This record gives sequence, structure tokens and C-alpha cells, in this order.
Amino acid sequence: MQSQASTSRVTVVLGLLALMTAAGIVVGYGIGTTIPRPAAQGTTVTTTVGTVSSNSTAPFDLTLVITTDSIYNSTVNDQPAYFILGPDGIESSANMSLPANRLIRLTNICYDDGPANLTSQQYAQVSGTRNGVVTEVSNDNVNSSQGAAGIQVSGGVTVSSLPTDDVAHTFTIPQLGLNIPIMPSSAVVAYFTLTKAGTFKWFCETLCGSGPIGAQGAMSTPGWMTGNVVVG
Ligand SMILES: [Cu+2]
Repeated sequence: MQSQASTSRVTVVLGLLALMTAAGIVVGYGIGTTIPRPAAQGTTVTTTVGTVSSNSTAPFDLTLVITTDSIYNSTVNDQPAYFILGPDGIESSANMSLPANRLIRLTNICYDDGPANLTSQQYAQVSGTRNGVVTEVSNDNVNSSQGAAGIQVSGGVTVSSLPTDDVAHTFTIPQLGLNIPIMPSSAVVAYFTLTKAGTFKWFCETLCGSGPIGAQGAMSTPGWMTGNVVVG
């Protein structure tokens, strides 16, 4: 049992600590522990633990859309273009900001229904993504049927490369080793992490522009089939 004297001493110490704390004095009382300064009247102390942990595990979403009907100029007319699909609508793809060292989930929706020649056969290969693969969903490779339990879904393909004559566009950051080939009329999902901060160029590596070999127009203009990626 505790003596009367030691109980009152403890009470005095606790009372003193409470007074000092109320006065805003930070009191150290042992290695590695500190009584935090109390919040000023009217402010709310919030912990960021929940936010931090959910941010560090949830992928950063980048959604891109490729359309084909944008007028480039009166000579060339239509050219294909990448757009960023943001919370407030579509945005130019001329400058993209992406986080470094965080898992990025790219969803690319391609409305272009035809393939184009690659600048080099290597760009039919997936590179720089998680497990070296992407998931390609097209009208041809998704199937379903009606069963007793409702619609039965199958299809979509997870691939490490595409046939070279079945690539409509690519999303490629050569300096970061990232290459995502995209089938005509498809939705493509890829996961990747960029570990190097800086400003890099992104390109499409199919000859989908104008001019004699398709390397002009959209292919050489930021916001169409090329642009900058700022990683940081
Ligand atoms: Cu392209």
C-alpha cells in the first residue's frame, strides 16, 4: 500500500505538470518522450497518420485519353492527340506532373481504331511497368455470356508485348525506360513507379502524325503525341 506522504508528493508533481502544460511549457520527462504543447484555444489538433498511410498505399491515378478528331491546322486537318482526363474535364498533355517514388496507375482510353507503323519494333514490347506487363481491354478481347448467376465476364489480356501491327500508339518515356504500347480502340491499364525526379520527354512511338512518314504534325508537337513529364 502507498504511504500518505508519497501519494501527496505524486499529487503535487502531477498538479505542477498540469499547470506547466496549461501554460504552454513543454516538459520533458524521460528519454524520447515529450508532453506536446497544448493547442491554442479554438484550434483543432489533427493527426495525419491516417492520411499519410492511405496516401502511401493508394496509387496515383493518371488517366489519359487518345482522340483522333482534333483539327491540327487547315492543311493537315485531323490529328490524334493525348489528353489528360482530370477531375474537371480534359486537359492538355503538353506538361504532366507525376509523383516520384509512388505507384502510378495509368489508365489509357484509346478511341483511335487503327494501328500505325512503329518508329522501331522495340516499342511493341512493354517496359518499365510493374511485372513488365499491361492489361489491354478491347472490344475484341472482352467476352461475356448470360448465365444462371447473371452476366459472366471474361477477357481482356495482360501482355508483355503486342503484335507489331496491332499498336495504335505508345506512351513512352525513353529516359525512364517506360514503354506502354496501346491497341486500337482499347482501354489499357499499367502500373509503374518513377524513381528519378526531373523533367523528361514523353513520346508516342508510332508514326501517327502527318508528313511523308507520319513524323510531323501531332508527332512533333507538345500536347499531341509528345510533351514533358515533370517527376517530383
Ligand atoms: Cu501516336
